[in-house]
Amino acid sequence: MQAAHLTVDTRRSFLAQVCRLGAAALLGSAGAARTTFGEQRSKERLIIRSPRPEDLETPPHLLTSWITPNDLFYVRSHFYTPVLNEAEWKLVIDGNVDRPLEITLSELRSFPSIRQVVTLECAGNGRAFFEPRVPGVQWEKGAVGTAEWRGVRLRDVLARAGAARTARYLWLDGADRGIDRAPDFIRSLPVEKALDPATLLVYEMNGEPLPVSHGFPLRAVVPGWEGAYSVKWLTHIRVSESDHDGPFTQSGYRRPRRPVKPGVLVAPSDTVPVRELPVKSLITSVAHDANVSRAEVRIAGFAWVGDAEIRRVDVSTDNGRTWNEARLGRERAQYAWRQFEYLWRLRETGSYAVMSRATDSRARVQPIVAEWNPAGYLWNAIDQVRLNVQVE
Ligand SMILES: Nc1nc2c(c(=O)[nH]1)N[C@H]1C(S)=C(S)[C@@H](COP(=O)(O)O)O[C@H]1N2
Ligand SMILES: [Mo]
Repeated sequence: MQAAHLTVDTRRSFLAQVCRLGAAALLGSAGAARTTFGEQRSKERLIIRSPRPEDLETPPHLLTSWITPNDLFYVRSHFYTPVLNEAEWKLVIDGNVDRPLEITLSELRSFPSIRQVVTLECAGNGRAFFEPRVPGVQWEKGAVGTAEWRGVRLRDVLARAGAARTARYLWLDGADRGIDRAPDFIRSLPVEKALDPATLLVYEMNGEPLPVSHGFPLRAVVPGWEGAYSVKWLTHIRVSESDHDGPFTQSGYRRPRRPVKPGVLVAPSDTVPVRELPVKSLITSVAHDANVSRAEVRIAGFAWVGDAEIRRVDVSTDNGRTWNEARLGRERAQYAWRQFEYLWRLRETGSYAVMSRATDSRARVQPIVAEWNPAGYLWNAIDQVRLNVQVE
């Protein structure tokens, strides 16, 4: 019985694989975006911040479920999307290890498999709202999503390679390469976080093989930390005694040690790496500037934080004068966002700023003003939409 299931599964993923590679080869030769036809069609409801490299944002009102479907999940890629062949792909683990490894996907599948629901958010989500403006992709609210990832614990794989006691960082490198003379995208993950049992190498996203845009065939998922640690198309892990000295560690993904005056320059020595996601919430049930004329409007959305739990979410329907505690959804996981819901009974015609404000288990609250920083990371001000109300 079980064997029969396995056969069907294997055949299905083999067929998916053939389709993927066929379509990708065609697109590749035509020089078009290197995703499959299926993925191109299914991502069409996303906002294109850049077609190639592929940067796609989810309009918040499409985030209706706890798990974000793959076709609605935001995409952030610095460089062109590499299309890898599973049969030829392997992961190299070397550097400060007893036994350097080259490991195939089927070998990885023989490690204990873990399923985990994790929210990913780009460090630059909300960058468009910083004043003065900062350079970079002008993400608004939707560079965030939640998926059920399936893969193996990074620590289990590391144990096979035997990381040395002196190891302090893992340099994660994917198959994408810098455009023109741009440097390679390599991220440096501290060994303590790499050994956390929640840090995974994943080959499935919401029950499907990892889509090409999301890192096929293997990516890291580093829960609670900004998205750039979750390196896609992973091919090489180098274990090191030192931090990587490339620009994606030493200048990018860093923020000032202390709050600075908006607009100033900050010396690299006055910066620290961006890691945990701050407490944040997002209203998704109503679009900004919508007209509503029902008796009751559902104000709902999601709240998340990197290294704690969401304790409460409050909603204001009167420009922030008064606040009402929202109900939190039942679906939860340690590193996943939590749904919230507040039913607003409409009383008076008018136009209102409706807001959501999350508080975490360490009593941290979303601020009214997000802390400005030169690269525009970690925008987390209280969320706000305008609703134009007509009471019959
Ligand atoms: N190899 C590689 N991995 C990468 C990136 C990249 O450009 N190249 N972008 C990172 C960034 S900045 C983010 S926010 C997440 C986005 O993951 P997603 O595209 O699956 O949503 O992937 C990360 N992993
Ligand atoms: Mo990102």
